[in-house]
Amino acid sequence: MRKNIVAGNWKMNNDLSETETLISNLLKQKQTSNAEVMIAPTAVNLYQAFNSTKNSNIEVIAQNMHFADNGAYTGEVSASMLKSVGIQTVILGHSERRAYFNETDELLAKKVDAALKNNMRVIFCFGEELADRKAGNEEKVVENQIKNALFHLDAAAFKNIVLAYEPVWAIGTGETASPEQAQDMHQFIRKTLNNKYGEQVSQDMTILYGGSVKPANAKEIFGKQDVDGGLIGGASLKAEDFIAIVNAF
Ligand code: G2H
Repeated sequence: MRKNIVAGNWKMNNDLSETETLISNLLKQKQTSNAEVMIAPTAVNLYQAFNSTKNSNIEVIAQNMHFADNGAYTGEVSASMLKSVGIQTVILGHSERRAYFNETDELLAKKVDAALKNNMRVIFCFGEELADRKAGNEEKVVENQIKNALFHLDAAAFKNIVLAYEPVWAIGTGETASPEQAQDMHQFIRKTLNNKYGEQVSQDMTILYGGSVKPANAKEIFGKQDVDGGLIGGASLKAEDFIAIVNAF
């Protein structure tokens, strides 16, 4: 049985005191669903966030990491550094990393390997741009992103991977893929996994949808058979909205 996960990607928002305030507001909310809840504050606040959520069911996760263990990579953070402050899960391949920081499939394959080598769990993001969808190429683009970064792994590695489909045209734009568009792509992703790794890996894989999920549309999106949760940006910055999305299961 696969898990339901709702993860808040705070992106480059919230300084230390705002982080503490948002966490304390989250801890006051009542969770009525059994979805796993994660929040991804900015790197500098991970340690504080980890400590503030220690006695709760909220997992604090990282938004990014470098592939090397350590060395001359000014400004970067490694898997072992994340682990040393309690972080077990990292988001990799977010479209903003791909677009603004030139992260390629090849680089992401190295990051995925580094995370898995350090026994971390990966939320691997991918998704097509508007031009790809207009040209009818969305499945090809998504298939290539998954293949290029993940298909060198063995089946066992997929126990520590969560997939997050985020159509770039729906990120932070207020545009959401329709529940049917999300379902169609998630079904295609599961089929792609099935073709390479078989039924078990594909049926056990948690596949999240991301892109302008909010309290008003979460229930319908999460209601689709192959959608196992969400990666939430803007709406994760308000405790009530985020927990309303968590409770949409
Ligand atoms: C997609 C998503 C979170 P938003 O980037 O990863 O952000 O919900 O603001 O579209």
